[in-house]
Amino acid sequence: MEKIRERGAIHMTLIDPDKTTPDQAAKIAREVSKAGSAAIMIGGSTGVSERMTDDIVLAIKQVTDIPVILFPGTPSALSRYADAVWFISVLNSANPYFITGAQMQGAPIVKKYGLEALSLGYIIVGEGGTVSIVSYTRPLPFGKPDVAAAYALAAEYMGFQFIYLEGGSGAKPVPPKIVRMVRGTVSVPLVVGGGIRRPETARKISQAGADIIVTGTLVEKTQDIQDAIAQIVKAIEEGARNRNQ
Ligand code: 1GP
Repeated sequence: MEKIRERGAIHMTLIDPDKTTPDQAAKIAREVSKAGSAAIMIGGSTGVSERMTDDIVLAIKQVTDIPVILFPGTPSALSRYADAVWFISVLNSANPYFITGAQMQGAPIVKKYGLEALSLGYIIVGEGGTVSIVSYTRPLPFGKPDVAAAYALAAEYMGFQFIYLEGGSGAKPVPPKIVRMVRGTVSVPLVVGGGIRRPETARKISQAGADIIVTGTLVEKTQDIQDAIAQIVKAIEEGARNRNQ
């Protein structure tokens, strides 16, 4: 939170244990922390076990002290070695398992492992990607920013600490118009992710009011990870500075 105040908006790097080995994760973590990414998130929709998550977190912890926040797709992808966990409720899922069921199963584990729980109202929009299929979610169309804003306001009233607008990994990024409308409706920090590759896209989303911008696939597809993330971080900070123009 302090970093958001200092920099206007921050970047987080998502690593999917299904697609990344511990060695690769360590290399990514080293480079993104040098590039100014504020935290590393670990998780994915399919193919992730606790053991895989542990191995990735431990590999990262050996090379950097950047905070590691779990982004679990299931209660069995929690690691005792992480710093915190996004305690996610998929608000627009049609299946109560993804709204309160998995959370009920995971809560005792979070407590046992001593993880800081960051409650997160998660709203899937646009194409939605794999996460929308897995979580039985009918994503909100990009043309309905008012519905996204209503979900976000409900999340704030229900006491969620953070709101996440998810476009889906590898899908079309969330349009700034939706970000702006949600930002104008709620006061809790807003996280936006899914399909963000270009600095220009990140800048517009930040300028529209996102506090935290997440990229995942970008580091899997880039040779020079540090340079790619440094450009995204710079664009995010520029976007935040130009918010009122
Ligand atoms: C996190 O799903 C995103 O919100 C990650 O998306 O892999 O497209 O960056 P990308």
